[in-house]
Amino acid sequence: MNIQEKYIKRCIELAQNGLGTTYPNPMVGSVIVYDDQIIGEGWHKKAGEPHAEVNAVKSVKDKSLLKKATIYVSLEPCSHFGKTPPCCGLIIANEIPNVVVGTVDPNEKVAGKGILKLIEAGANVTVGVLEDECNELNKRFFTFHQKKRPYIILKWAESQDGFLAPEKANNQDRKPIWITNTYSRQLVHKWRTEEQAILVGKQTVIDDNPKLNARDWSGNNPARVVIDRENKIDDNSFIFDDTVKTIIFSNENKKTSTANTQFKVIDFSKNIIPEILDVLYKNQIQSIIIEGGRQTLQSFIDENIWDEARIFVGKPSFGNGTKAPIISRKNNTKTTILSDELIQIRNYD
Ligand code: AOF
Ligand code: ZN
Repeated sequence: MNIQEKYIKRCIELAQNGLGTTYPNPMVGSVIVYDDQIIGEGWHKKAGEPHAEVNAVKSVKDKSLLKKATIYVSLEPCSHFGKTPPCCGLIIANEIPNVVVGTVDPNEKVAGKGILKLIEAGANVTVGVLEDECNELNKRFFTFHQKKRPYIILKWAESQDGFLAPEKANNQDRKPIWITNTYSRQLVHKWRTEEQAILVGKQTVIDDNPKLNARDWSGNNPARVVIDRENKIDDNSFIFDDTVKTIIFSNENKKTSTANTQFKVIDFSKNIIPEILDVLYKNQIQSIIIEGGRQTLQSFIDENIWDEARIFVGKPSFGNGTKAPIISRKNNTKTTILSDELIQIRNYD
């Protein structure tokens, strides 16, 4: 690890303090270094509040050192007036001569303009230090701005022998059969607080009547997104309780929208995935977790429109039943074992 990597690593660490509170902004960290000593640090805490660089500059006691210092930032300093003034203006005004940037800001309002302004002002700028790590830190924000769609997480639990559920005949009274341990079940609620929306198909709602909220972990409830082509879902289902923003996609407008529940008609004769994602993008939804069922999950896999899969493989075996989705290994994927029953697959296509 060289000196620049060492300080960008610290920026990433600082940025992570903003986990869960910066949306729709990215997590960003910044350190200011003089003579191989950290003289200031900061991170972006909340949208509308100061950016990382502002907090870092503010924390420097002897401001005269800024003229000889290097400022490290995990994301390109911004160049625009948003909710706050541009950070490259702050760096220029304080005459900080050296700037080291982890990665370029994908937001069209910035996208290289911050770096250009700094260079034009005579700063010595280095770009792309620990770039992959800095991109991964804000994977949702990057996917949203670059691909113009939310970051997509697929989640399911399968039995030891690859089934989502046992055959109905073996499970007449439809009692839920838990595949995962109780901690994993609770973890899923934490994941729900980390994404802006949760998406399921109609069969999951009909079979399980889920609440799709994060009741076992404190935090924000995601918006609910449901695909129900022919309006088959019962009006008394929990998803219609109007307690959180809910979007239902169908082919015919049979129901009236209420305060939080919106019905959206889309064309089911075409591939619906791009249209759904476009609606979510326009609703500023930067990430979704897809929790079933099989057909819905498999359709995103077959289109190769997904970014991450989190798969629980539990202890029970079912022998037969609904087969779990299948991810083709020919994709550009990386698999990580996260625990004795959790696998994560990242899709870099
Ligand atoms: C930075 N440092 O710490 C962050 C940046 O509305 P604003 O003024 O808060 O601007 C938000 C945009 O600024 C956001 O979409 C992203 O492009 C950039 N975020 N930039 O220089 C920071 N959080
Ligand atoms: Zn900024």
